[in-house]
Order: sequence, then C-alpha cells, then structure tokens
Amino acid sequence: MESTRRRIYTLVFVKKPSEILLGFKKRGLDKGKWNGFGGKVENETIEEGALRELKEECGLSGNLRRIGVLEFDGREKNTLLIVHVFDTYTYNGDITESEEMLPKWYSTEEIPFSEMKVDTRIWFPHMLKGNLFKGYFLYQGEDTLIDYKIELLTELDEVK
Ligand code: 8DG
Repeated sequence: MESTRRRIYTLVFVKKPSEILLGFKKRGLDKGKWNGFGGKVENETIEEGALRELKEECGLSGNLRRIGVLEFDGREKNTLLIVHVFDTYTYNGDITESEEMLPKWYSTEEIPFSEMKVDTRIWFPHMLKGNLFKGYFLYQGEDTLIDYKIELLTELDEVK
C-alpha cells in the first residue's frame, strides 16, 4: 500500500460586514473559478504563508484569524490536501489584480457558487458566519464530490 502525502495550503477571506472579497483564478489548478486567496505553504509558518499569498495575489495584508481546516482527498494521487482557512475584517493596502487572481467584492447574499468548486456550497455558509469548522471532502476527478463530512468546532484549538 502506497503512503499518503500531506500537502499544506492556505485560503484567506477578506470580509466586510455583508461582503466578501473573492479572487477569480486566472491560471493553474481550478482556473476559471472563484475562491479565497492562498496557496502552498513553503519554508514558513502557515500564517506567514497565508499572509504572503494574500499579498502576492491581491495586494492586501491583514490581521488573520484561523477559522477552519479543510481536507481534500482524491484530487491528487496519494496526496491529501490540507487547507488552513483564515478570515480578516482588518486589512490594509490597495486591492490589486495579480497574474494569478482577479479580486472582486461579492455580497454575502450573492456568492457565485455555480462558478466555484462544488465543496464551497457545503462549507461557505459556516465560513461566512465566522463559525469554526473542519471538513473532509473526497473527490473523484475535478468536479465530482463523492463523500464529505463537515463539523463545527467551538474552540480554535480543536482546529489542528
Ligand atoms: P502556484 O500556482 O504558485 O504553483 O501555486 P500556489 O499559488 O502555491 O497554490 P495553488 O495551487 O494556486 O493553491 C490552491 C488554492 O486552492 C489554495 O488556496 C487552496 C485551495 N484549494 C485546493 N484544493 C481545493 C479544493 O478542492 N476546493 C477548494 N474550495 N479550494 C481548494 O488546493
């Protein structure tokens, strides 16, 4: 039996009381879809990685709060993608389009789910409310979700 690798990613959501900043992915994995800002964690802490990607992809820095962990299975052979999710209401800088992302504010009532990964329909409602959550998603190919689990947490410490 081959062993499963774990690859660590970040995903950051910049929020106003009834709006959220999303990025339209212009290249690479999930090109043509809206998501938060983030990417692979390199030689750095997870929070440093989240701040670096936020800056690179949309020009902002922020006071990040860790709100969840999402595990994606089946997207890459023998690899579990572990995505640490952050949000912030306190940010600065000018929102700037990058080579990778086109940023745009969306009303939290009008999230473009039909142009997003299918898993977002399941965990976005919790993320938008600012709840702490942990999710597991099993994909078969790019767009077919064959199983998932989502749980709400009460303590940030539970988010491992
Ligand atoms: P690169 O283009 O520089 O090589 O890559 P990167 O910027 O380091 O990473 P990326 O591949 O662009 O990052 C992927 C982003 O998408 C990251 O924020 C985590 C998130 N993400 C996955 N898989 C999934 C998924 O299945 N669903 C959702 N909703 N988000 C995902 O990596």
